[in-house]
Amino acid sequence: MKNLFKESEFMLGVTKFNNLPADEDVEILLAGRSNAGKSSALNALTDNPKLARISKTPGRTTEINYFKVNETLKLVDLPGYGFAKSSFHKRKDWAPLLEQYFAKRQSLKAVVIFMDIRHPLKDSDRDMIDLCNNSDVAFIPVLTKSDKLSNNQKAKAISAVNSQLQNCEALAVSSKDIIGFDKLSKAILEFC
Ligand SMILES: Nc1nc2c(ncn2[C@@H]2O[C@H](COP(=O)(O)OP(=O)(O)O)[C@@H](O)[C@H]2O)c(=O)[nH]1
Ligand SMILES: [Mg+2]
Repeated sequence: MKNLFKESEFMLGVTKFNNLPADEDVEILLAGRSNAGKSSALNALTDNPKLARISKTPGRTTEINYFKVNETLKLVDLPGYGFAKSSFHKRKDWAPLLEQYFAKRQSLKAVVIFMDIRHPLKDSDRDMIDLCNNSDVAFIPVLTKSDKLSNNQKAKAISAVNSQLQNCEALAVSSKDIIGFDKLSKAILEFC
């Protein structure tokens, strides 16, 4: 199967939602706590081991990175929200901006929420899910590092997350073993 994400390229980085690219076509946000495995997953999804690193050229003070997948689809990499001890809602500077973005951004169709399969649905993840629900934006829960669990534990972890969420199904991926990315691509492309 052709990887429709393979030509993805870094487009631009912005600070605090200044100088945003045009609000057109489809945007999918990538979110997750720091260390959830988001960058690794972006690289695996695009089959480009350097992509996430390219967006992190030292000296750039960007907070939000835009990647162009094709003429009509962008992936938007949000900073990890696990740094603060409390949830990102308590980070005064950031939460209102994010809420505004969710409220106004027409092209924002869905948020992929990356969570370590061993530690899913932490407060900050739930805050993100609430934000999605309150703004009528879809979300895709993605459980990362599935190679860390046995198949049995993995199935249990997926159903535990599904039982706590309404109307959506979590996907499990491993960036180490490159597993689950066909399903993730498909889930993202359904919003295009
Ligand atoms: N075993 C395993 N480790 C992973 C996987 N994905 C990420 N990691 C590790 O988890 C750590 C954080 O990954 P990274 O992609 O930088 O997370 P980010 O902070 O969410 O962007 C790194 O040490 C990765 O090597 C995975 O699928 N399997
Ligand atoms: Mg990262």
